[in-house]
Amino acid sequence: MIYKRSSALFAEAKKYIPGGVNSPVRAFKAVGGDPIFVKEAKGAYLYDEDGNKLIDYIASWGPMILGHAFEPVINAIIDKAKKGTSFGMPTEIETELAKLAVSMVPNIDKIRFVNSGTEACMSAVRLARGYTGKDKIIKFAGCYHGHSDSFLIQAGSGAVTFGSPNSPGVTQGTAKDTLLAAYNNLEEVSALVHANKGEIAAIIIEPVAGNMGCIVPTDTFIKGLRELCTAEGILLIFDEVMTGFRLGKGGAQEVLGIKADIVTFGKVIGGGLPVGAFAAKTEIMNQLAPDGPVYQAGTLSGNPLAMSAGLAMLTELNNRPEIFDSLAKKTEFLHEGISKVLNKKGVPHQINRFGSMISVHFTDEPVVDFESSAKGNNDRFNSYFHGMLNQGIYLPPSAFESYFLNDALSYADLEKTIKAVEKLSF
Ligand code: HOZ
Repeated sequence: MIYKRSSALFAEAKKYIPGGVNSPVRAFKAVGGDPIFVKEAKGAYLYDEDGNKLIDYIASWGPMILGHAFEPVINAIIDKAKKGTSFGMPTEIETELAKLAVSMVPNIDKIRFVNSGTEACMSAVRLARGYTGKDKIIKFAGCYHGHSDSFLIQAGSGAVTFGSPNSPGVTQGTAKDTLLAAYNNLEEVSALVHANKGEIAAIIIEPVAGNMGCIVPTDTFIKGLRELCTAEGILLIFDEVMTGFRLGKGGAQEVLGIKADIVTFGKVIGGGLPVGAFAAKTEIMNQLAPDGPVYQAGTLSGNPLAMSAGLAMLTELNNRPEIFDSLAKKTEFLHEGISKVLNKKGVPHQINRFGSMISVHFTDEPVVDFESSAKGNNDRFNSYFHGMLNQGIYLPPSAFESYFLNDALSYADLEKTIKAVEKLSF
């Protein structure tokens, strides 16, 4: 495939935008080469600036669960846009989306809308600190909760892709309040909790991790976390920016059968427009301004266009919950197909999957945490990525990301993808 125009656009972008992108993973630094510039997208396909058609496995990193340019969402945005795009005043549609989200997700009474997953997680931690009166938090190495200061400590996603999981600019003062544990390692968390007794406000976790590839929590680990938090008066925050409204109507809380104290959202909840949210029981949410002392605000929070996209998206998912099963089946089909081919070729690999999230790691060892994920063979990953791209398959351009399947993908697309793996030489 030819990517001449994409490369020219990238060169021009680099003159005016740092690294030519507005979010680092997009720059292809991990895999080499120039990023693809998208012209448009429909259903399961991306159409780039060089006229190539690509099967999309990132779905805008999650939001486009029903495929690109999904008609009910697009129509809702158009209708709303004609009536004004921002007021900085309350609108009825905010309550409509809040009501629907609260009805779909277990264990939450109230929800506050913000503009991104980063904002949602940042605000959730402030709320947890305000509610408990404690300062410290525990996060897991390789989990990514957006780019606010408290989380750029051993962060996953782009932070680790570019070798700076601890970003310059985060002060020692902030870093000292973020304690780190290994994913799936309950003993480590327990030791941290006991060494910092009475000082920990919250444990924040991606209940199914997607920012060090896809990593599934063991039952013992996730249940143990819940029990530990309850016993020690620590709030358990589920960062469901990736998993919310993707693993099921009620997200990871529902499918894992674990109740979190605060849940954060992003991606699917905005239907492709910038929306984040955090939610909890009334007692916790009432600590937020204007009812309580914990401050949080935003000019574009609850923006009518974003709310209309989110409402159309959640309405569809609420009315057609069979989508979640169908996506999981497609993901399983892809898993089995790729695995069979790689086994036949004798390529050491691990495939992790949960619902419609999946990732391929080129290593012999089970991938259960950041350390095991980082052991993957990068050169092999890069040639796999480019080999697939050359055959019109767009995968996440880093081993530290998950694929997100969308409902518009057909079995023919999945078969084409598996055949593309067959054609690769390793
Ligand atoms: N941090 C996002 C994936 N985990 C990437 C966001 C983007 O580049 O759009």
